[in-house]
Amino acid sequence: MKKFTLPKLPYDYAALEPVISAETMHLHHEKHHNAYTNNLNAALEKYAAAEANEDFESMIGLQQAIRFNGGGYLNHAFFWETLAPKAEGGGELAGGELANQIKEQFGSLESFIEKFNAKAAAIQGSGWGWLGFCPENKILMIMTTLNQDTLKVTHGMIPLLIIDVWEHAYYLQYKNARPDYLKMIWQVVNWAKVSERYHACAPSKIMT
Ligand code: MN3
Repeated sequence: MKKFTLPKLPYDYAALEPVISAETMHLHHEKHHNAYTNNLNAALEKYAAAEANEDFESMIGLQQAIRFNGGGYLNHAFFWETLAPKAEGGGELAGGELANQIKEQFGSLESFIEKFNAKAAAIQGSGWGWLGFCPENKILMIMTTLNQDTLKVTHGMIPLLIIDVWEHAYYLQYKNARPDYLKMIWQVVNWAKVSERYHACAPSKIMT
């Protein structure tokens, strides 16, 4: 059976400083993300054993662990790829289809960020803020999910950008001030990667 392994960070642990400290990155990647990975593998192994034994009730019982740890595994991998050091273009959204679409729907990048941060700050407990592409309406949408739920499973959208608002993502530096962390995080958003994801599903591409 496939064993999931902890994906490597696409940059150094200290590369997102001062926005995200090396200490936070080490803990977040080597402890938190690693734990989701190990727990996912353990749950999948138990699930395979239960399936082999045709133990249907045990299979049902393992679904929450698979959802939680599997979501934690996927969301964090997607989060690391959503960020980039400032020196490598983090925080810069060049013109293009995504920039135009954000402007059209939200007025400006600043206004988009303001709306995103308000929604993400308001998540009760732990969760994630997302920019998603809605395949039905062909529009961008600011969404949230709780715990380790994924955008695709929860809302049926294509994820473009993800921000972790679990306390472990910011507490060492920003303490309880989630809005302060959210204000800073945009300095290290990898807009080139987000644009690439958008282009893969953008309306113009779909229609041609
Ligand atoms: Mn996290």
